[in-house]
Amino acid sequence: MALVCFPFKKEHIPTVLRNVEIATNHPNVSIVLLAAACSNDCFHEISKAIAAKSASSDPYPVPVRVEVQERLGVNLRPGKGDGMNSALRYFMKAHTLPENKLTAPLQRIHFYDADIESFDKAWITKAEEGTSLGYDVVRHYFPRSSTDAQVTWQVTKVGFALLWPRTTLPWVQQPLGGELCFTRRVVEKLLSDQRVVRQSNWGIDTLYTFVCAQNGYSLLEAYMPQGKMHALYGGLRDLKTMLCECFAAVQSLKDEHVQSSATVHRIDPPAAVPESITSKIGYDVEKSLKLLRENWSDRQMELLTLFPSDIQDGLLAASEWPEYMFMDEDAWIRAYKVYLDNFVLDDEDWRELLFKTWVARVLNYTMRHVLRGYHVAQQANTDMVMKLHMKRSLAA
Ligand code: GDX
Repeated sequence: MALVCFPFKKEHIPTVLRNVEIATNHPNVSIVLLAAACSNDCFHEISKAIAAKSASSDPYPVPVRVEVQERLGVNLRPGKGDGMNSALRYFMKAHTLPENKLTAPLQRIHFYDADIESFDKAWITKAEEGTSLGYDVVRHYFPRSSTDAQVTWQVTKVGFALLWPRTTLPWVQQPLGGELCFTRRVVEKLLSDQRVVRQSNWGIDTLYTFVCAQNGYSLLEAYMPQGKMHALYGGLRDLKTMLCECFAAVQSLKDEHVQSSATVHRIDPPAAVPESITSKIGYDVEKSLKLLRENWSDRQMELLTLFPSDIQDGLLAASEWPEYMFMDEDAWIRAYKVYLDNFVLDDEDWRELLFKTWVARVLNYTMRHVLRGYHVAQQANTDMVMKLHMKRSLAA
């Protein structure tokens, strides 16, 4: 008895409908929920198509609901967090709604980004198998281009290794992944936690990962060899909001304690990565070089004085000429600590400064590691996090 949720904002409609069709035909799925950001054109088009199919001579085998997300957060931007948390609330009460004709409470909720072109029934099956084995949470992970996932690596994994080195958190493969499955007891706990309910923006993935680890829920990471083919970013600037919100989510948790007990955490072994992924470049390097010089203000220059002098000098130089070799792993971790102490999410100067520091870091990583090949780059990411985890674990 599972619910599959696709959160969506503005997506390619045939892809969304194709994914709905796949989910409704899975034998373990009792209901599909499309959690819309707002009642925009995409919402209306999708609602119309679902209603037409449901009323046709060949309807979906299970109910499909399209619901606009509730406003659950208070202070943070309404975003994917409100969408996913609204879906958790719907999941808890779905069996009480007569139109759903469900005979018992649902036991599992799955989330999949609505724009996944490589979605098929195996995504659902693997998560269902994991929960049948007794795991509380199943997260999907998959190979990604070496220039993709730079919020995950530089922000979330570094933050987890820095702040909670002796826990399972630094070992989670894709802590920001939007493809995952929770059992009912996990959903109850998440909804009872105000830190989760308030996290209405991109920080929701961080909160889900963190709260599950803090509560010691067992975790299976299921490997999807085909990867996640989905709509791609333009330049790094498209990621600024996600970067700032994911960083602020880690920052909001920095004083929290996580038991270093042995949480059950199994990671499916990965397979050979297809060439389509190893050869892909995830962002426009030339466009990104220009970002380092953009949107400087006097106040950002003042804020720079909070940073160690080599970082100050590097960023000052970068405001005139695209310099980034100063932002190696060690400099990034030192800068990260300054941001942890000082960053303010709704202050545009702090956001822009964090963004430019991260752009310098991503360029440094690209030029020093990605140029040497896919596997060298992946190893460099892993080494950065594991060295930090080891250093902090020994110091703890
Ligand atoms: N309901 C709702 N409300 N859905 C949203 C909203 C919102 O405000 N914003 C985006 N979505 C949907 C969107 O339509 C898509 O289906 C999904 O959420 C993901 O959004 P997308 O813009 O495709 O995110 P992106 O850049 O692919 O990032 C995703 O993958 C990241 C990752 O795996 O690293 C997203 O799930 C991130 O949360 C995740 O960290």
